[in-house]
Amino acid sequence: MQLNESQISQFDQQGYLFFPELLDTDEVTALQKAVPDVLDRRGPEIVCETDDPTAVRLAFGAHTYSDAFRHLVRLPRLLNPVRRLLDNDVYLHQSRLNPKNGFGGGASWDWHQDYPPWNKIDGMPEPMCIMAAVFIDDCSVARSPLLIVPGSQRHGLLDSEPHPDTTGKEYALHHIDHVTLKSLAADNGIEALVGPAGSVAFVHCNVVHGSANNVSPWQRAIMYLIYNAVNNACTGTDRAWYHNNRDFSPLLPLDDDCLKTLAE
Ligand SMILES: O=C(O)CCC(=O)C(=O)O
Repeated sequence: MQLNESQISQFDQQGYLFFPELLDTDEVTALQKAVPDVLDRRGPEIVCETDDPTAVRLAFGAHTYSDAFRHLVRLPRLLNPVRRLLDNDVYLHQSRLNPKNGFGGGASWDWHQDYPPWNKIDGMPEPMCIMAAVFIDDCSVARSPLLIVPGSQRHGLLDSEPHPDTTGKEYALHHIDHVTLKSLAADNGIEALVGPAGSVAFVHCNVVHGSANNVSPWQRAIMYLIYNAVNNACTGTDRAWYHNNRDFSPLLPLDDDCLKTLAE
């Protein structure tokens, strides 16, 4: 898939592009089959919910220990648009699977930009980085979808505070104050990214986003793949490989059916 000029200018304006069902049902099946093993894993790369240490909040680095996610990272339908938007070769800075468990198990995410910890801790020089949000499950309005403030990336790096739950931890989230959020939302509105499993959003790393508790009975997993331009490689070394990948080799596309074959 190649982006056209109008999609590129839409990304520049809105900070994201959304493609419903970019992955087909076989590809979704391959990813869904891979999720339980990822969530059963234990180690520092697996972060659990604060109020339930048995429930995974984020599984970092699955592209290194799961074949399906390893293939996903190099799927041409993801890699080509990202390379075009960044006008560069890319490597994967980070991957994180957010299962967003049902019945309130998947706790909320305060409003934030992703770029601050990558800039301040990992030494990522510029916000030349894109988050591909791959819907592993259907993301309906009922399932606590990802909420974004379109166009907020045009404000650059906003003031933010380390989130109290992650302060002092290796895993860092910086949240945005309510006055700033109110003003951004008044200007730009807030959009919910909803669509069936297999949909993909390409989101600029300075887009303000968050989500509510998932009180529905259903899991709502999204795999976040963080692609960084090779010429924007991080200089910091404080954080572990699963936060700040040090292999800056350009990713090369695999065959377009590389994921489909794993569904069999
Ligand atoms: O998936 C969600 O609900 C939000 C996750 C998020 O904001 C993040 O990982 O930065």
